[in-house]
Amino acid sequence: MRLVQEQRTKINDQPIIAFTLTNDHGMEITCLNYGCIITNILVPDKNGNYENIVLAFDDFSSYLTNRPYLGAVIGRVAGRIKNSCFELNGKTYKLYANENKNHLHGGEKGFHHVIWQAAGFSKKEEVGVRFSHRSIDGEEGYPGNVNVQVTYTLNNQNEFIISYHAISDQDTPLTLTNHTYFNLSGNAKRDILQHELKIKSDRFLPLDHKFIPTGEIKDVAGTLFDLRQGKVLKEVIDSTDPQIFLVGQGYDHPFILNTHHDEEIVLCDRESGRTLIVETDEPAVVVYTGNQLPNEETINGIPPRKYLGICLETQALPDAVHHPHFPSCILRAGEVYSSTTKYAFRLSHE
Ligand code: G6D
Repeated sequence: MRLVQEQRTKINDQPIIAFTLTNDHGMEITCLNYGCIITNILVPDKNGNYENIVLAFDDFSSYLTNRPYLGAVIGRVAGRIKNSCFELNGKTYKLYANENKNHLHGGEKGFHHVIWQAAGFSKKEEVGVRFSHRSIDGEEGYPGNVNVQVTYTLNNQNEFIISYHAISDQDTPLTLTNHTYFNLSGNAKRDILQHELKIKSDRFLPLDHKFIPTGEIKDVAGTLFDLRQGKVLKEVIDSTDPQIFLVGQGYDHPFILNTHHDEEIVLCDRESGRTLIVETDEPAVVVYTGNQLPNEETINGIPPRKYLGICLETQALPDAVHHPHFPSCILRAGEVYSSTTKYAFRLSHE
């Protein structure tokens, strides 16, 4: 196991550090203390070629805006909150409205724009980085001082584990995720349309025209959201389903997971032979097929384009603060928020 850290640049005199984690098989992960951003995950294809299977900007300065939230931790609340406000304990809170009238992914200065305290660690069978941040009362409009810790761990089973812990001195909404775009072809040499996605999910949330859940919880049976047997993404992208059309010809939807830590989410690319198995204790995964990847800053050496990557954002259901029938995303004062998502990289013949 190896851990290397190097200063990439500075922001207002604060060093921006890149941590590179390598296990004994050569799998490598690079992440930044800025936004806990993942810029590299190198895993082998069926011919033993180690290539990057995540999207990353070529120029660090692109992360200072990062409209696609490439590689970043998302918080305090992943997803959209309608009208950027919510009621809690009889009080109305107004959040920063960073997407028209709505609040998206923690606001203008969400966790993706924080310079996190970071400390690497290395043990015999695992190596990683522990990030921490104190989100102060009123940040982006949220109540309470929240101490957040995000830990990235790489082990010798080619598994990457993200664990989140938080504690607040006031009740506050909180649901964290990671917004990495995966592309198993390697170095983004192809788009994701030939990837196959399988999810153990019987129900999904239809969205309204602002991409916010309507509140309906819909059975996937007979729809393009039935991924229980797996679907090649091109079949989805080419469909005329109104929900697929609504979000720009793809997925941008929450899927409610039937089970946990049971290979509930599997993405594979036949041509490279790479398979990604995602397991989580979160109630849902928002699948986003990169329908709106901006085309200004280059990514992995090429101009970004639609469907260059897919996000698997394990999290609570979006806009849960406005839907009492959704699992709650409220972290009670003094309670510990704890969440883990594991990304296991395999080869299809394994
Ligand atoms: C778009 O609607 C999508 C979001 O789900 C995604 O997280 C963002 O782009 C990067 O707004």
